[in-house]
Amino acid sequence: MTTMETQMTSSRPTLAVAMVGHAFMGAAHSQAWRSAPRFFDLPLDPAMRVVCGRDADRVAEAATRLGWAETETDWRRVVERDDVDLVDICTPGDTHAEIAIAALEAGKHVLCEKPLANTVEEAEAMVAAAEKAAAEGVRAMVGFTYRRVPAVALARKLVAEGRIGEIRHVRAQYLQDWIADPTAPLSWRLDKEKAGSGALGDIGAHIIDLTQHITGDRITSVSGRLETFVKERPLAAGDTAGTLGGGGASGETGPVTVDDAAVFIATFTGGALGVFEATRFATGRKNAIRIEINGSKGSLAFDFEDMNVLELFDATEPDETAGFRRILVTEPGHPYVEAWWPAGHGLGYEHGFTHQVVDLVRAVAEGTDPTPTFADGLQVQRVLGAVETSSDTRQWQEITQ
Ligand code: SOE
Repeated sequence: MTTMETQMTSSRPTLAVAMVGHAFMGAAHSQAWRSAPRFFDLPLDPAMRVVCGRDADRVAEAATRLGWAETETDWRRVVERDDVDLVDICTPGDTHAEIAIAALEAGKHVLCEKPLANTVEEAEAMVAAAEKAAAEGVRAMVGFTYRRVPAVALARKLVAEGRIGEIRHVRAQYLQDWIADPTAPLSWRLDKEKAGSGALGDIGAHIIDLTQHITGDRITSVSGRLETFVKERPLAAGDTAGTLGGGGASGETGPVTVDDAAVFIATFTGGALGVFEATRFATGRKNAIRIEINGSKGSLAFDFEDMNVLELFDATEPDETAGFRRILVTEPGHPYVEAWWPAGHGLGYEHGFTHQVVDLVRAVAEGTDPTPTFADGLQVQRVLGAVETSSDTRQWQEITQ
């Protein structure tokens, strides 16, 4: 059970947080824990109690840089601590299930990075643990942060209000190019044992979640193809940082065991057709998440490289003046925006992580289940698994709901 105590400095109870992993995602999550209580009125005060990493020197340096009070080098110690209420998992996918299940069994709330796990079986075990823990008031959430970009949240709201009518087409791309250079070194993200899959799980998972979130529909079947364009790469000299490029090359090479790119077509519960593309080889595209939804009454379009904008086409307007218009999603009435800057002073990548913490802390305080739940994460995992099977078998795959 949680150990929320009342801090001397605040009338609000403390939510003591432990974070496991402190590389790219750890830095993004730390920023969120630091800034959420400073910009949003939260019912609990997050305390950045302890950060965990295997290397004592590196975790000590990370704690100082990212703002954590203490360090641990074994996640099992973290989970056992009585002065920790919530465990935030920012490690590669191969450790998610073990840490999350142990933390939930120890009565800690859990925030787990995406994709939820490396396999459907692991994700199922995590959902079972989360359901058992929920009965005791312990909460679990998976970190699909892009849901909380204001323009994405607005898109979902407009679809739910019926502004674009019945959804016919879902078009989604997640385009990166950080390994388009064949001499880019291996990193854990290119290792199936650690990462589960490549572009499909790392970034394809986001567009699966986002399109289902925005439309309110679920993917029912898929037909896809995976490809690994560069099968052998230089070994990185000590790439444990989890940064995208890895360290300097050592001269030796090793195999890439995941996909570089994934494409698939899909059907949705509401009858829409979907086209998806996730790649790390889209030269010139750095983090382009492009989503276009066409409905019977209009369309919506979003591109993360212009993340403060949502495009809306209203098909009910007269032809003479109809056209896509750019909504600058920075008005105080737009989702999450009021807490930040005056209109027009846009938000960035890190704000999605802050909004995730805000919604999680509020759910913990209110005793409700934060979304996306582990069950949502499992459903995405099933779609990922179905795309892989489809690529192997060259057959359409149904998704069990
Ligand atoms: C690397 O491809 C990565 O950091 C993903 O792992 C994140 O989920 C995505 O937000 C940005 O790209």
